[in-house]
Amino acid sequence: VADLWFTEYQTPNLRLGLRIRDVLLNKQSPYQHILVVDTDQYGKVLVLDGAIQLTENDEFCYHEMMAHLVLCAHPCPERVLVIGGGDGGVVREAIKHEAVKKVTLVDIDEDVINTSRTFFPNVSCALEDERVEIKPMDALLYVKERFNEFDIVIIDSTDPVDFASGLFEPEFYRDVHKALKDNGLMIAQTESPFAEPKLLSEAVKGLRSVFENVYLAWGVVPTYPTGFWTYSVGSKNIDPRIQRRSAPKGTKYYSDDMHSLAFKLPPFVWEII
Ligand code: AG3
Repeated sequence: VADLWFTEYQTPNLRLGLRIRDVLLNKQSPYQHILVVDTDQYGKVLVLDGAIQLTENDEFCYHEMMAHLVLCAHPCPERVLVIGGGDGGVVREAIKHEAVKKVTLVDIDEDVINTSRTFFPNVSCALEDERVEIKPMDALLYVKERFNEFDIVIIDSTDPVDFASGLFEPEFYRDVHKALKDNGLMIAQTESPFAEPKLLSEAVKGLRSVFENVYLAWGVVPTYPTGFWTYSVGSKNIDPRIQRRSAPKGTKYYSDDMHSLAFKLPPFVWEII
C-alpha cells in the first residue's frame, strides 16, 4: 500500500499531515493553487495555496458557526452578503433560515466555486438555490459600492496573504460597516490564538476602530491550525451574545448552548485581544 501524505505547513514550526488515498484535482487558477485530495481521516479535502479550507468530515464545525452565530442573533436577517466562501458552505447554512430572502456570494475565484460543485456537492448544493446570487469578483470593489443594504455580512476568507490580505484591513471593515443596515452584524474568521496571536489581536483592533461593538467567539475546527479557531463579530447596536432566534433543525456543532458558550473566552484569549 502506498504511503502518501498531504502536509499543510501551518506555521514555520507546525505541520498537519493527512494520509491520502488519492489526488482528485491539482491545478492553478488565475488566483491560486487548487488541490482536492481524498483522505481516510476526514474524507475529501479542499486546499487553496497549501492551506486546508474544508474537509467533508469537519466543515460543519466552521460553516455552522460562521452563519448561525450572527443569523441567530439578528431579529430578522433578510439580506445576507457572503464574502469569499466560494465553496458554498456558509451559503448552505444561511439559507436554512426562512427569514433570509436573498444571499449574495462574492468570491474572486470562479474556479473554487466550480471545484466545489464537482467534488463537494453536499457543501455547494445551496449555490443553485433561487435565493442565491453569485458574483465572481473582488469583494474589496464590491463592498465599496454598497450602502445600507445588508443585515448580515459574513467574511469567509482564506488566510490574510496575497489578494485576501485586504479583507483584514480597517479600510475594508469601514466599507463593510457602510454596507450594513443600522442593526447589521458582521462576522469574520480570525484565525487561531495559538498559531496566529498577532493576527488575531490586529484583526480585533482593526474592527474596534470601525465598529461600535466587537465581540470574539471561538470554536473547534480540527483541521485548521491548532484546532482552536476564532470568529470576530462587529456590531452597530445589536448584542450578538443574545440569541434571538433558535438554531435551524439538524445542526451538528451549533446549538443554543453552543451559542452562549462561544462568546465565553478563556483568560489567555482576553489577554491577546
Ligand atoms: N476559510 C478559512 C480557512 C482558513 C484556514 N487556514 C489554514 N488552513 N491555514 C475557509 C473557507 C471555507 N468555506
